[in-house]
Order: sequence, then structure tokens, then C-alpha cells
Amino acid sequence: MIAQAVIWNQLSSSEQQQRLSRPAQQASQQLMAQVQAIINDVQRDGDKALLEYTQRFDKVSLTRPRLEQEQVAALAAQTPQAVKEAIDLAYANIKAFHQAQQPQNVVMETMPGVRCEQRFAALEKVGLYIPGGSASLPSTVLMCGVPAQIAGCQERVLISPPDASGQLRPAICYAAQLCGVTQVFLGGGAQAIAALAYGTASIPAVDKIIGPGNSYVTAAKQLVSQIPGGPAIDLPAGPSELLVIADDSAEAEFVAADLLSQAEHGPDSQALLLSPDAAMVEAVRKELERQLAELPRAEITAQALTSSSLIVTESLQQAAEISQRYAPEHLSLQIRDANSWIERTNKAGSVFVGHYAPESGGDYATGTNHVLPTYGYARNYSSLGLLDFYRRYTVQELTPAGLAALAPAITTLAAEEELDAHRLAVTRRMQSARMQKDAG
Ligand code: HSO
Ligand code: ZN
Repeated sequence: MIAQAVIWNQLSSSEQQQRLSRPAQQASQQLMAQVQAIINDVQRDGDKALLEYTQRFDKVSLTRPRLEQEQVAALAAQTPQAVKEAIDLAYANIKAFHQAQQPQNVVMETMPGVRCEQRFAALEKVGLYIPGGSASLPSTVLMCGVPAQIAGCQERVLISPPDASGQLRPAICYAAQLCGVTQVFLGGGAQAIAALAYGTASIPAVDKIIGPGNSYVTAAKQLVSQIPGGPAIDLPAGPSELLVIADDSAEAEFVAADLLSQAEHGPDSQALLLSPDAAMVEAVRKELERQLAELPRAEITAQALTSSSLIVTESLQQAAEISQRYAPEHLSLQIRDANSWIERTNKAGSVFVGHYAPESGGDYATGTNHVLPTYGYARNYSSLGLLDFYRRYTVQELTPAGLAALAPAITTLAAEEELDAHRLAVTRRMQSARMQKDAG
């Protein structure tokens, strides 16, 4: 049974809060402790610990975590032709859209003789975590692998939990090959993240860990990012979320189909509908019931729907305000003149505009990235993009005249901060014969 719609203005503020809270909120103390213990084991025992956890959690006994390039190639070759072609098309679009995100270096003179630059350098080693779980996601390989390839990261290490036969699905291998992944390993969960962070005899320690995951993976990424000198991480990408804003121009059948498409990801996924049109909300509710019955993953999907809500708002404006407060991973605007609402609803990882932009379009093939901030982090984190595979650094060069122009400010500030050595690094130059000579 799909829950009845609620009217936003009739909810108390704590009920409103409850409706917008995520089912899998922040990792508990207990989960953190469990994950830390796994990380410690992998730090100490490397591959051996990783393989033991793979045996325990994935129920697969492996002799080593590495999948050799020939095995990857052989598996990739088993991918059905239609799947290869679909991956090829998605790859082309994702590549085109991410290639257009190429960062530009900045060079300028802030004052005559004072040249400042901002440059970008690709990260050398990136670890791409591809979740396993109830669905195998070759599309996630593309979302992480394509920007790593375009940026030119030298080592692009993929790790993903093995299937029951101790391998990866052919389509995962095919996508990995397209993205020129340099090494492929078998492993999942916190143990895989720990292996990428500390390195093992067979797995290199990486500079940054990229990719979505369940609450264990997310907790492990947070913990390893605090290791002194440890890896950077991308963004908190947890269970999927979709918020749809619909008006009376929407098609209830499409709206329900989109809500179900995110709900089917997992029991802790969340789907919300906001509409000022009560009749539309009721039509969507009926559609959800009808369509849910036909889904192969109906059980998971129904579970996700228990933490989902159908909400009648007083206006589109109110719907927009609620969306900004919730900050969904995906926002779908199935309303008239949808483009004009984007700015007012921009706290979202990715926005789907109009009646013909199903959320699953962005999951696979439009070209946008599907690794997006969840849990409301769309408020302050960005969706994964090409820039996440670079670091930026700055450069400055001063002529004698440039230094002379800056000297009073630098020496005054150094004196104010009582940092005399700082001041002297300038005055010694100013008083030097060398500088007089070079100034000409
Ligand atoms: N909607 C998921 C991504 C995905 N969907 C992969 C299908 N495959 C999180 O954005
Ligand atoms: Zn999806």
C-alpha cells in the first residue's frame, strides 16, 4: 500500500522535519567503530585481511585480489553486443560533456611586476570504487572512469566486489576497458576503501578515492580521509534520492515511473513528490500502486516507499522552498515553464527539466555525472565532474620593481604579526646590491 498524501500546511513543524529526514541518517557510533576496526585490520594485514573480509561479506574465496588485464579483457569480450553499443553511446556523451569541463589556467599581473598564476595538475593515482550489492553498475564505471581518463590520471585503479563466481560482470569490465582503467581489483565495502587508502602488497595507495557506496563505504571514506597524509575523497554519495515537483501539466504515469526508478535502488532510497495540485498527487499515488505491482524489485521498492512522501503544497513557490530545504540528489521539474524554476530550486545534485527528462536518463546516458551529493549535501557539495580529478596550485613571480611596489605592505603586515623573519626576507632583498643591479 502506498501511503496517503499529506498536506504540507497541515503538518506540524516537527512532522515537516520528519518528512524531509533521510532514512539512513549519518553513520552511528557503532557503525563507525565497526568500520574503523576493518580499516585497522587492512592496514595491518593488507591483502590477507582484504581477502578474509571478501570471504566473510561477499562469500567468495579468492587467492588474490587482482584481476589481470587478460581476465578483464576476456570478461569484457563476453558483454552482449547490444550492451556494448549502449555503453559506447553513454561513454561518448559522458566524454563529450566532461571534456567540455576542461579547467582553464589563470595568469595575470595583480600589479606591474607581480605575476600570479593558477594551474591545474591531474591527480596521479585515483581509486574508483564501484559498488556491487543488489545491482551491478557498469554506468558507475563510466561516471568515475571517463573523467579520470580525460584528466589523464596516470593510475586509475578500479575496485569492486566480486560476484558469486569470484569475478566481475562482463559489462563492468567492458566499461573499465573503454575508460582505460589501469588496474582492476576485487573487493568491496570498508575493506576495499582501506586497501585504496593504505595500499597493500598488490593494491597501490591512491591520492583520491572516488565513487558512491553504502553507509559502510561512506563511513570508511570519511575515516580514511582523516589519516595524516591519507587520500582525499570525493563527496558524500549515499542512498539515492529523487524529489519531483509536478503541476497539473505533469503526466502522473511519468512522475510515478520516475519515483519508482529511484526507490528501486535500495530500501533506504527516498522519493518525494511535491505538488500544489491535489488531484495530480492522487493520480500519482494510484499510478505508483499500479506500476509497483509490475516491478521485479517490488519488495525493495516498496520498502523505500515507506520513507517516501506525497506532499500537497499551497503553491509551486512553496514546493520550491521545500526542495531547497531538502536539497535532493536529483530534482525533477515536471511543470510548465520548468526552465524558469531552475534558479529557485538549484540546491540539487542534478536537475531534470520538463516532461521528457527521466531521471534514469542522467543515470546512464545524457552525459551528466550520476555521482551526486545525497543526505542534503547538495547544499554545499558539487556533483562529480572533471575538476574532481585535478588539484590546483598557484605560482607567483616578481620582478625587482614588483617586489619594490609590494615591500611596504609586506613589511608592515609582517611587523603587525610580529614575524620579523618574514619582514627581513623582504628588506634584505631591498637593501641588496644584487637587487639594485638587477633592477638596472
Ligand atoms: N541513480 C543512481 C545511479 C544509478 N542508477 C546507476 C542506475 N545505475 C545514483 O545517482
Ligand atoms: Zn538510478
